[in-house]
This record gives sequence, structure tokens and C-alpha cells, in this order.
Amino acid sequence: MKKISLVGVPMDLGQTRRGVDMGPSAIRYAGVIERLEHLKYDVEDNGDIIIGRAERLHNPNERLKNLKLVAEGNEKLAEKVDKILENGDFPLVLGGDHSIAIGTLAGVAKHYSNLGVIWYDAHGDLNTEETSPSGNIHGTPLAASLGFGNPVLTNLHGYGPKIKPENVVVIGARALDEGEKELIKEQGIKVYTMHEIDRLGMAKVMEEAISYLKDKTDGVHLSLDLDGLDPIDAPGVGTPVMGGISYRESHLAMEMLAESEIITSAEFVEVNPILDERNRTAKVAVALMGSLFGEKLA
Ligand code: 5AB
Ligand code: MN
Ligand code: MN
Ligand code: MN
Repeated sequence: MKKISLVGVPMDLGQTRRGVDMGPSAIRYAGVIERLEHLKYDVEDNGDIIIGRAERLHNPNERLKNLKLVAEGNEKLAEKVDKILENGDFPLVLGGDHSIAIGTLAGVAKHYSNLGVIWYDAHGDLNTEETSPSGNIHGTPLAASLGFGNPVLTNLHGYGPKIKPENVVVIGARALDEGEKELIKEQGIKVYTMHEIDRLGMAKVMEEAISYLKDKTDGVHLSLDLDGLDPIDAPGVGTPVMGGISYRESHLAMEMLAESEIITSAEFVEVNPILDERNRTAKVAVALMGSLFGEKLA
């Protein structure tokens, strides 16, 4: 069994609601290490990546907020993740806002020739510097990893694009911006919105997603934004959207990924303990990690 190598990323500069930088602490407090050790994994905790502090509000002339500090933090993360994979371990990244997926994928993708990505999220995170309605980098990491957006982000860690559009599956989308919808059509990105989840059921969606990625990829990264879940089950997120994936459906999705054995790296992001109810969202994240790593109910 592979060693699981944890990295915390206390990043909150990819959006404007403070508190998501405490996500890694909240997830550790919710017992991630104990949960994985109980499943007989060897778990290493690398601690947190050091993220710079914005001295004052972002420069209003900059389209993408805190670009420099976000890029610097992501570069450090990419180096760390790169080393974890060089050691042959499984990288498990704890966010932090979703801008950190740029660094995670930069560290992961160079180890594969056809990396697949499952993007579990209410949002597409497919905005670019031009299409972003907010200037928040956490709304752009999937586009950046595909090679669309500001070169500082698309070329992070010295190369890009990291992934190919035909190797991406988005699951749970229900709040896509116009520019994101266009990019999805133009690039032929596979998206299971809540409509398909309602219509087909989560089991069928995951079956399809897994068989879509299984043969054409040599590794699959899971990027799980807790706002993919319904805010009733995961209230501690900065950009909640009603009508999301349930807690049970999410467990089923993780259990099916565990059975498929396709996942080779993962990150759990956007847990904001300030907006949470008694650390519930971090506990949900840890429970889902349990299922992802093979926990069984009986
Ligand atoms: B998250 C929005 N599309 O770009 C934007 O939480 C929201 O990482 C982005 O999925 C949400 O600002 C980013 C309106
Ligand atoms: Mn989201
Ligand atoms: Mn996201
Ligand atoms: Mn969010």
C-alpha cells in the first residue's frame, strides 16, 4: 500500500472571504490522519506550505486579485507535490481556496503523459482573466491548467498546459458563467451538471465518468471542492450554491472511485471553518477521504 503524503495549503488569496486559510487546520482537527491510519495507511504530514500575506487590499489595476502571491504559493506547492510523487507516495492536498489546484496539478501532471482530472464542484472554475466576473483566481484553476488564462498561471512550474480537455470530467456543476459555458463547448469538456445527476443518478454518472477516463489516462487527479455538495451538508464554504450533491451521493462517488482504483492524487478544498457549523464541513471532507481510501460500511 502506498504512503499517503499530506500537504496543507492555507491559501485564502484566490478569493475574498477570509477564513478558508484555516481549512487545513480544520481538516486535521477533524481527524484526517487518524482516519487514514485506521485504514492501515502509512501517513506522512508535511505540514503547511507558507503563503505570503497581502499587506493591503489587492491593487485595483490588477484584473486577477493577488496574482503574484497566489502564483508564489502555488509554485511552492507544485515543488512539494512533485517531490511527493518522485518518492512514489500519494499526494493528498488540503486547502485552502481552489486556486491551489493550479499548483497541485503543476506538480502532478509532469509525472503523467495523460493525466485525467475529476473536478467535483458546483462551479466550473473555467474562467480566464478575460471572462472572470470577480477577478478571483479560485474561479480559474481548471482553465489555467488547460492552458487558458494569464501566462503566470498557465506556465506555472515552468510548463503548460498541464492537462487535455478530453481528459477532464466536471461533476456537480450548477453555477457556470457564460464564458465558462463557451469554453466547455469549444473544448468539448465532459460535464455532468446537477441535471444529469438528477436524471441518471450518481451511480450511473460515476460509472460513465470512470469508464470515460480509465483507458485513456495513466493517472487521475481528484479535485474536490466542498461546495460541490449541497450547502445543507457542507455549509462551511465561501461560495455555496443551493441544489447540490448530497452527502450520501458523495460517499457513493468516493466509494466507486476507490473500487475503480483510478485515483492517483487528490485535493479537498474550500473548507472555511469561520462559515462552518461546528467544523461539520471539515468532518464531511474527512469522511469522504475515508471512502476514497477504501473505508467500507460493513
Ligand atoms: B470555486 C465564479 N464563477 O469566477 C467566479 O469555489 C465563482 O473554487 C467561482 O469553485 C467559484 O468568481 C470558485 C462566480
Ligand atoms: Mn466551487
Ligand atoms: Mn472550485
Ligand atoms: Mn468556493
